[in-house]
Amino acid sequence: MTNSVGVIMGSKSDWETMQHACEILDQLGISYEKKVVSAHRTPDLMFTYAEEARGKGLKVIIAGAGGAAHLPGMVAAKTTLPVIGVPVQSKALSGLDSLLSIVQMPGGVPVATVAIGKAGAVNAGLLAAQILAIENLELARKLEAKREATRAEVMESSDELV
Ligand code: RP5
Repeated sequence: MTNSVGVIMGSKSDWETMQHACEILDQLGISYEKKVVSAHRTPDLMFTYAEEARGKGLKVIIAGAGGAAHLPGMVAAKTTLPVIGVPVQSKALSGLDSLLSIVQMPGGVPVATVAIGKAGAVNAGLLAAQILAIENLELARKLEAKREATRAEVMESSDELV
Protein backbone atom coordinates (compact mmCIF):
# COMPACT_ATOMS: atom_id res chain seq x y z
CA MET A 1 0.00 0.00 0.00
CA THR A 2 1.21 3.52 -0.77
CA ASN A 3 1.54 5.79 2.25
CA SER A 4 0.12 9.31 1.91
CA VAL A 5 2.09 11.00 4.69
CA GLY A 6 5.74 10.81 5.66
CA VAL A 7 6.35 11.54 9.35
CA ILE A 8 10.02 12.16 9.98
CA MET A 9 11.91 13.36 13.04
CA GLY A 10 15.46 14.32 13.85
CA SER A 11 15.89 11.84 16.68
CA LYS A 12 14.15 8.96 18.41
CA SER A 13 13.82 11.37 21.33
CA ASP A 14 11.34 13.40 19.21
CA TRP A 15 8.90 10.47 19.10
CA GLU A 16 7.28 11.47 22.41
CA THR A 17 6.06 14.59 20.57
CA MET A 18 5.62 13.21 17.05
CA GLN A 19 3.50 10.25 18.15
CA HIS A 20 0.66 12.74 18.60
CA ALA A 21 0.70 13.53 14.87
CA CYS A 22 0.61 9.81 14.12
CA GLU A 23 -2.31 9.28 16.54
CA ILE A 24 -4.38 11.77 14.54
CA LEU A 25 -3.48 10.05 11.27
CA ASP A 26 -4.43 6.69 12.83
CA GLN A 27 -7.78 8.08 14.02
CA LEU A 28 -8.57 9.32 10.51
CA GLY A 29 -7.43 6.13 8.77
CA ILE A 30 -4.61 7.85 6.88
CA SER A 31 -1.68 5.67 5.85
CA TYR A 32 1.73 6.97 6.83
CA GLU A 33 5.33 5.97 7.33
CA LYS A 34 7.48 7.12 10.25
CA LYS A 35 11.23 7.42 10.28
CA VAL A 36 14.16 9.03 12.08
CA VAL A 37 15.99 11.25 9.57
CA SER A 38 18.48 13.75 10.94
CA ALA A 39 19.61 16.89 9.13
CA HIS A 40 22.91 16.88 10.99
CA ARG A 41 23.60 13.22 11.73
CA THR A 42 22.31 11.65 8.49
CA PRO A 43 22.35 14.49 5.92
CA ASP A 44 22.64 12.20 2.89
CA LEU A 45 19.66 10.14 4.03
CA MET A 46 17.69 13.37 4.49
CA PHE A 47 18.35 14.47 0.90
CA THR A 48 17.54 11.03 -0.52
CA TYR A 49 14.33 10.88 1.53
CA ALA A 50 13.19 14.29 0.28
CA GLU A 51 14.14 13.58 -3.33
CA GLU A 52 12.31 10.23 -3.40
CA ALA A 53 9.24 11.31 -1.40
CA ARG A 54 6.95 12.28 -4.31
CA GLY A 55 8.00 9.34 -6.44
CA LYS A 56 6.98 6.84 -3.80
CA GLY A 57 3.52 8.39 -3.49
CA LEU A 58 3.80 10.60 -0.43
CA LYS A 59 1.58 13.70 -0.61
CA VAL A 60 2.55 15.54 2.58
CA ILE A 61 5.60 15.43 4.84
CA ILE A 62 5.45 16.19 8.57
CA ALA A 63 8.94 16.89 9.90
CA GLY A 64 9.66 17.40 13.61
CA ALA A 65 12.94 18.51 15.11
CA GLY A 66 14.31 20.31 18.14
CA GLY A 67 17.10 22.76 18.87
CA ALA A 68 18.91 23.77 15.68
CA ALA A 69 15.95 22.33 13.84
CA HIS A 70 17.06 22.29 10.20
CA LEU A 71 15.22 19.14 9.13
CA PRO A 72 11.90 20.64 7.93
CA GLY A 73 13.55 23.47 6.00
CA MET A 74 16.19 21.30 4.35
CA VAL A 75 13.60 18.71 3.35
CA ALA A 76 11.39 21.50 1.96
CA ALA A 77 14.37 22.68 -0.07
CA LYS A 78 14.55 19.31 -1.84
CA THR A 79 10.87 18.61 -2.56
CA THR A 80 7.81 20.49 -3.78
CA LEU A 81 5.51 18.43 -1.56
CA PRO A 82 3.97 20.46 1.28
CA VAL A 83 6.15 20.21 4.40
CA ILE A 84 4.70 20.81 7.86
CA GLY A 85 7.31 21.63 10.50
CA VAL A 86 6.83 20.68 14.14
CA PRO A 87 9.10 22.48 16.63
CA VAL A 88 9.98 19.94 19.33
CA GLN A 89 10.31 21.38 22.84
CA SER A 90 14.02 21.47 23.56
CA LYS A 91 15.47 21.20 27.07
CA ALA A 92 17.79 24.22 26.84
CA LEU A 93 15.42 26.83 25.39
CA SER A 94 11.98 25.20 25.74
CA GLY A 95 11.51 24.96 21.98
CA LEU A 96 11.86 28.65 21.14
CA ASP A 97 15.08 27.72 19.32
CA SER A 98 13.22 24.98 17.41
CA LEU A 99 10.34 27.31 16.54
CA LEU A 100 12.51 30.12 15.23
CA SER A 101 14.77 27.85 13.21
CA ILE A 102 11.75 26.21 11.54
CA VAL A 103 9.52 29.23 11.00
CA GLN A 104 12.04 31.74 9.66
CA MET A 105 12.39 30.31 6.17
CA PRO A 106 13.62 32.58 3.39
CA GLY A 107 11.04 33.55 0.78
CA GLY A 108 10.72 30.84 -1.86
CA VAL A 109 10.90 27.70 0.29
CA PRO A 110 7.84 27.41 2.55
CA VAL A 111 7.46 25.29 5.67
CA ALA A 112 4.01 25.33 7.32
CA THR A 113 5.12 25.76 10.91
CA VAL A 114 2.86 24.71 13.77
CA ALA A 115 3.05 25.31 17.53
CA ILE A 116 5.79 23.97 19.81
CA GLY A 117 5.31 20.47 21.19
CA LYS A 118 2.22 18.27 21.49
CA ALA A 119 -0.32 20.87 20.27
CA GLY A 120 1.83 21.42 17.19
CA ALA A 121 2.13 17.71 16.49
CA VAL A 122 -1.64 17.25 16.80
CA ASN A 123 -2.24 20.18 14.46
CA ALA A 124 0.37 18.86 12.02
CA GLY A 125 -1.61 15.61 11.79
CA LEU A 126 -4.84 17.55 11.27
CA LEU A 127 -3.32 19.93 8.72
CA ALA A 128 -1.91 17.01 6.72
CA ALA A 129 -5.39 15.45 6.79
CA GLN A 130 -6.99 18.71 5.63
CA ILE A 131 -4.56 18.91 2.71
CA LEU A 132 -5.43 15.35 1.71
CA ALA A 133 -9.14 16.10 2.20
CA ILE A 134 -9.08 18.72 -0.57
CA GLU A 135 -9.63 15.85 -2.99
CA ASN A 136 -11.06 13.24 -0.63
CA LEU A 137 -14.66 13.82 0.41
CA GLU A 138 -14.75 10.83 2.75
CA LEU A 139 -11.80 12.23 4.68
CA ALA A 140 -13.39 15.70 4.72
CA ARG A 141 -16.47 14.17 6.36
CA LYS A 142 -14.32 12.47 8.99
CA LEU A 143 -12.68 15.82 9.77
CA GLU A 144 -16.08 17.47 10.10
CA ALA A 145 -17.21 14.72 12.48
CA LYS A 146 -14.07 15.22 14.54
CA ARG A 147 -14.74 18.97 14.80
CA GLU A 148 -18.31 18.25 15.83
CA ALA A 149 -17.12 15.84 18.54
CA THR A 150 -14.77 18.53 19.88
CA ARG A 151 -17.58 21.09 19.85
CA ALA A 152 -19.91 18.75 21.78
CA GLU A 153 -17.13 18.02 24.30
CA VAL A 154 -16.61 21.73 24.96
CA MET A 155 -20.35 22.35 25.35
CA GLU A 156 -20.55 19.48 27.86
CA SER A 157 -17.56 20.82 29.79
CA SER A 158 -19.55 24.01 30.51
CA ASP A 159 -22.15 21.95 32.34
CA GLU A 160 -19.42 20.51 34.57
CA LEU A 161 -18.40 23.92 35.95
CA VAL A 162 -19.37 24.32 39.61
C1 RP5 B 1 17.60 17.29 17.00
O1 RP5 B 1 18.30 17.33 18.18
C2 RP5 B 1 16.49 16.33 17.21
O2 RP5 B 1 15.39 16.70 16.44
C3 RP5 B 1 16.20 16.40 18.69
O3 RP5 B 1 15.06 17.18 18.98
C4 RP5 B 1 17.45 17.08 19.25
C5 RP5 B 1 18.14 16.25 20.30
O4 RP5 B 1 18.41 14.97 19.77
P1 RP5 B 1 18.98 13.82 20.71
O5 RP5 B 1 20.29 14.32 21.25
O6 RP5 B 1 17.95 13.59 21.80
O7 RP5 B 1 19.14 12.62 19.82
O8 RP5 B 1 18.38 16.89 15.93
